Amino acid sequence: MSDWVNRRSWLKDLPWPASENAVSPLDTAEYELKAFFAARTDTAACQLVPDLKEGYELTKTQNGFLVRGGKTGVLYGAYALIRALSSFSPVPEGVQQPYYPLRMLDCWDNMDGTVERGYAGRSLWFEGGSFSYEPARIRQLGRMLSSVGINVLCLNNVNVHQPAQRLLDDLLEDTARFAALLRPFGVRLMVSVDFSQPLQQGLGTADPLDEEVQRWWADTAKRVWDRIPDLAGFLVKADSEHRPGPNTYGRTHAQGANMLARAIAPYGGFLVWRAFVYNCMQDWRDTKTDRPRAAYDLYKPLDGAFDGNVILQVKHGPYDFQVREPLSPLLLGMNSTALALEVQLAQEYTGQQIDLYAMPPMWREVFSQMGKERVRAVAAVSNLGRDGCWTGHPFAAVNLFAYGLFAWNPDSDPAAVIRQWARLSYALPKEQETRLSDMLLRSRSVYEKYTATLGLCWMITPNTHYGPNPYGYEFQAWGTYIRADRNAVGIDRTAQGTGYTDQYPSALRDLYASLDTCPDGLLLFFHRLPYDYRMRDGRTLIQRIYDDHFEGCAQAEEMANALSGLSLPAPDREEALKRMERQIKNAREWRDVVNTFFYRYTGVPDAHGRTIYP
Ligand code: GCV
Repeated sequence: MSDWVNRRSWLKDLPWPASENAVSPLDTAEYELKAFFAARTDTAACQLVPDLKEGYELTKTQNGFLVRGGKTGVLYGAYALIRALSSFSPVPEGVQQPYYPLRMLDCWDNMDGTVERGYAGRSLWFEGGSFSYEPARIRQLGRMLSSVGINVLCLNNVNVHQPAQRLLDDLLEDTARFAALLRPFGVRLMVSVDFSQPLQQGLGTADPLDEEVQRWWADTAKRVWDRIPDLAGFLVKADSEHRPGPNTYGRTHAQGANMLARAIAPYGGFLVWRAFVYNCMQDWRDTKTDRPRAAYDLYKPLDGAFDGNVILQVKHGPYDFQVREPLSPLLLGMNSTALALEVQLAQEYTGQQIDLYAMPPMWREVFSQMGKERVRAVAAVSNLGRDGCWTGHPFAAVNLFAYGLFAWNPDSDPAAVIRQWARLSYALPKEQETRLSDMLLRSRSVYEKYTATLGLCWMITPNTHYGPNPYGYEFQAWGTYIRADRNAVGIDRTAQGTGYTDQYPSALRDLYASLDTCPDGLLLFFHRLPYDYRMRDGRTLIQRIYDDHFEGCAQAEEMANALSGLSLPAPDREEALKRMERQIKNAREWRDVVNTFFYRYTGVPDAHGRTIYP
C-alpha cells in the first residue's frame, strides 16, 4: 500500500472500518467524535437539528461538548470541534453557517489517469479509461474535504476528453458507487459534460434550440439523477480554447446554458457554466483586442438572461490564474446572474507545487474586493493527486485546507489559517512553528517578486508554465502580451488605451486608471510606462524591476535557510528540501533571465552594481 496511509496531512490517522456502515454525515460525525475523544477524559455528543442545515453550534456541557447541527452541519461541527481542540484554538461560539452554499473542488482528472495541470501525481480515481481507486483512500479524501467544509467534488476535467462521456452512460453504475463513497462526508458529485455530446451520439447537431437535442439532454438527466439523486449538477466549458459550444449554432451562451439547465432543473441540479471565454487565436499585431476585456464584453449583455439554476463560474482575474491580477470585473458587474468565483489550488502559474506559494493572503485580497453578496458559490481547481502526501509539495496542502476555511468564512485571517494548518500538520516547537508559518505567509510575495513584479505576468515558459521566458507568449495567439520595447513596457488599459478599466465600477476604474493611485503590484498591467518613470519611492521603473528580482531571489534563499532548520518528520522534510533546491534554481533563473531581458533593451546598469548578464 502506498505511503499515503501515514501522511494524512492535517487529519490524524483514523482507520475507517465503520465507513462501510456509515451512510449519513451524522454517522460519520459520531464515529469521528468517538475516535477523537477515546484518548481524552471529556466526551462529546451529537444532536441533529435539521433546521440548521449546513450550520452547527458547539456548546460546552458538564462532561465535554454537544455538537448540534443540521444534516451535514453536524459533521462540520464535529470537525470544527476536533480542529479547535487539536490546535489549541478557541472553540467557535454561536451558530456557524457557511457563507457560500456551494463550496466546490473542480478536478481536472482525465480517464486515462492523467490530471491536466496536475502536480501531485496521477488521478486518485481514474486510470486506463475507467475508475480505479482504493476505496479507503477515497473515504480519506471525503474526510479531508468535509473536515474543511467542501461539499461538491467535480469528478472530471472541464476539457471533456473521450471517454469521459461514459461516466453518465455505461459507467453510470461506477459513477454512482463513487458518489456513495463520498456521501457519508456530505460531499456531492458534479460531472463535467461536453456541450457537443448529442452530436457525438449521432444526433447530427448539438444546437440548443433543436428539440431532439433538448430531449436527449432531458433523457440523460433523468437517467443520471434516477441513479444519483443528489448529484450537484453539470459543469461546462463551452466555446473556450477550442471546446464546442452554442456559438457553433449561432446561439448565445444564455441559450446554451439554459437548455442544459432546464434538463436538470427538475432534479434540483445546478448548471455551472464557465466564463473563461476569449479569443485564443489572436493576432499579436492587433493592439486593440485585449484579452482581459473578453469575458465582460461577452457576458455583461446577457446579465439577467440566465435561468435560476445557472451559475456563471468566473476566474478571479480576467486573465488566467496569474500571480497577481485585478479582480475580474464580471464579479462586480453581473447584478442579475448567480456567480461562482473560481480559484486555482493547482499551482499552474504559481510554482507548480515545487516553489512555495501559500494562497491565503491572495484570497483575502480577492474575497475582500468582491461584492460578496453577488457570488453564490466558490470553486477551486484541485491540487490533489496520488502522491504520498496528496499535494506534491507537502506544504501545498495548506492551500486546500485554507480554501475550505475561506469558502466557509471569507473573512478568515490568512495568518491564523496558515498557523492552524502548520500546527495540525506538524507538532513543531513553538519557535519553529512560527518560522514555518511566517515562511508560508510571505511565500506569495517572494514568488511574485522573481516572476511577475508590477503586474508583469505571462513571462513564463509556454505550455509547461514553469520557468522564465519573457518572449514565450509575446508573439503568440493567446492574447497575453507585455509589449516590452526599448522605450517602455506594459499595456495602457485606461480609456485612452484598450478601455478595460471602464468595465469596473467607477471607484475602481478611477483607482486603476490614475498613476497616482494604481497599486504598484498592478502598475504595468494597467499602464504602459517608460523605464525612467519615477516610482512613488523615487526609484526608476527599471531599477524597481531589477531590485525586485534580486530581492525575490535572495528571499527565496533565506527561506531555504529557514526551512533547513525545521525538524519536520520524514519524508516531508526531505521532500520539502528537495523541492526548495529546485525553487532556488528557478528563482535564480528568473532573476537572471528577466533582468538580462530588460538590460538588453535599456542598456541601464543596476544602480547597485549587481551582476546582470549582457
Ligand atoms: C482545463 C488554462 C490552462 C488549461 C485549462 C484552462 C481552463 O488555459 O492552461 O489547462 O484547461 O485554463 O481553465 O479551462
